Amino acid sequence: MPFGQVVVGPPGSGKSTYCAALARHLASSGRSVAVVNLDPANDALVYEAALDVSELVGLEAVQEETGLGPNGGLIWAMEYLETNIDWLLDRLRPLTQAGHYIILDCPGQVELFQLHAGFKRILGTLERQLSMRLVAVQLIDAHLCADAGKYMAALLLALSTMLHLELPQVNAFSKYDLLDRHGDLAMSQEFYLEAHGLEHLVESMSVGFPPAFQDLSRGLCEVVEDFGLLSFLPLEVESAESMKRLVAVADKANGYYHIPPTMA
Ligand SMILES: Nc1nc2c(ncn2[C@@H]2O[C@H](COP(=O)(O)OP(=O)(O)OP(=O)(O)O)[C@@H](O)[C@H]2O)c(=O)[nH]1
Ligand SMILES: [Mg+2]
Repeated sequence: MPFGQVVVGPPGSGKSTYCAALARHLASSGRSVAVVNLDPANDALVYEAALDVSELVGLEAVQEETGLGPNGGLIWAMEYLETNIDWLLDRLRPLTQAGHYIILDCPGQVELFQLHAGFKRILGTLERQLSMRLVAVQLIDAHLCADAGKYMAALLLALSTMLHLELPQVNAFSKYDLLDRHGDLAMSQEFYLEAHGLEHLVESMSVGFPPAFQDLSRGLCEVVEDFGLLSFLPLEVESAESMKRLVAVADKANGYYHIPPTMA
């Protein structure tokens, strides 16, 4: 049974860098991997792609032909990929049959993994047609922890991705090594990683707003706490320890197992 990660997150959150680091990390522990670029705007790949969607559809050409901007063009490209899903299936199948662990590097447009039904259907087709067991790895830049309002936005982003994609999901604060650059945090690092006791943020989230906003902030905190499944791992791609921890959690989330060829 083929396993893999769908790497999602806002623009610049570190997805492609993580995919490259993950491929190196897994290869060094003996797991054979295939990185798939699903981002039609990714023209300077930082890893060796086993499969590159821009061979089917590239963002620049789409924009030229349709007159759309980068966001509209990306949505168009994803819809084109869905229409031509056999192109993807035909190229992915041999990679899964060869036993590779599949890493899908996705575009950064958040509407794709929060609203867009087509992207979700593409992932569903991979699960059904190739029996893939996928886990979504959502990366969010750690610097959002330095501001209560931005931190709440990060929580809501992670939550809505979980609800939309309906995949097992691991959330990580990326570029954690750069967190100190953003000054002292108001709460402990564990607080931000565990996302518990959020009522402590209500006051700082509401500074400068009319009192009614305090109720809104409290309500948002309750929504996240009531959901109860949200927590984050700290991610530094250069730290083997950090990568190992994320891989262990992701493997647990999609039930990864490997049968050595001698026992198969
Ligand atoms: N210090 C540090 N920098 C990182 C880390 N991960 C990514 N970066 C940097 O963050 C920047 C953006 O990384 P990308 O991997 O291009 O981000 P992305 O999410 O793929 O970006 P888009 O595809 O444009 O959405 C690059 O300069 C990376 O070197 C990290 O763990 N630590
Ligand atoms: Mg990228």
